[in-house]
Amino acid sequence: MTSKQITTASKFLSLVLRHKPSTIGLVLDAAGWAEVDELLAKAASADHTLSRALLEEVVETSDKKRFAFSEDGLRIRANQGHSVEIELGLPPLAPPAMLYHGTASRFLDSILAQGLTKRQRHHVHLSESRETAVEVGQRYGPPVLLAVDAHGMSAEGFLFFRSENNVWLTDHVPPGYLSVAEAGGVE
Ligand code: HQG
Repeated sequence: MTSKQITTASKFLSLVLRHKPSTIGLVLDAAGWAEVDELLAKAASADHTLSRALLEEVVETSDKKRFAFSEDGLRIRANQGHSVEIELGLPPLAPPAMLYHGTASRFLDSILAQGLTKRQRHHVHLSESRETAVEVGQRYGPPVLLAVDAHGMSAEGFLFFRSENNVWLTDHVPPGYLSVAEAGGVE
């Protein structure tokens, strides 16, 4: 299996498991799971040849652990990042004192006015690692790193969740809990 095949399959899975299952007529359950057999059959009829082995390779090699199989291996879902309506069923969890969010500097004024909002996703995505946050921010242009006072938010009753791939999720970060942080420094 080539890394190109794996990347292509991963992008296709992001499309059908996070955003547009309807493009291949797939229906996700309330928690975002797709039946593996149904996914393989429907992908094949849409000219996307996947195999169980290729799915396993994507799940195992994904740097960000984007996808997971159910315990019995019969279903697969995206761990986070959805734009379709699903409920991941994660329990709220006490966050670390500080979390980080990387964004593009051109979004900064809007973020400092409105706070961090979910945009197309289901949650605001936050990271424990500054480095990861900067990488995420870089996708949209010259990055800026924001520190989030997660303890302060938690004390005020804001809920936090942690996805299986260690992304921290919350609904909204009001501007009062945000500060611009130094991108460098220790993890
Ligand atoms: C910004 C990737 C203006 C926000 C990454 C971000 C991550 C605002 C963009 C995961 C704003 C949304 C998520 C406001 C937020 N005004 N801009 N009030 N509030 N924004 O991609 O967090 O490859 O939906 O800062 O690694 O960047 O998909 O969210 O720049 O883990 O697995 O609006 O996606 O993972 O962008 O990234 P996104 P994100 P995957």
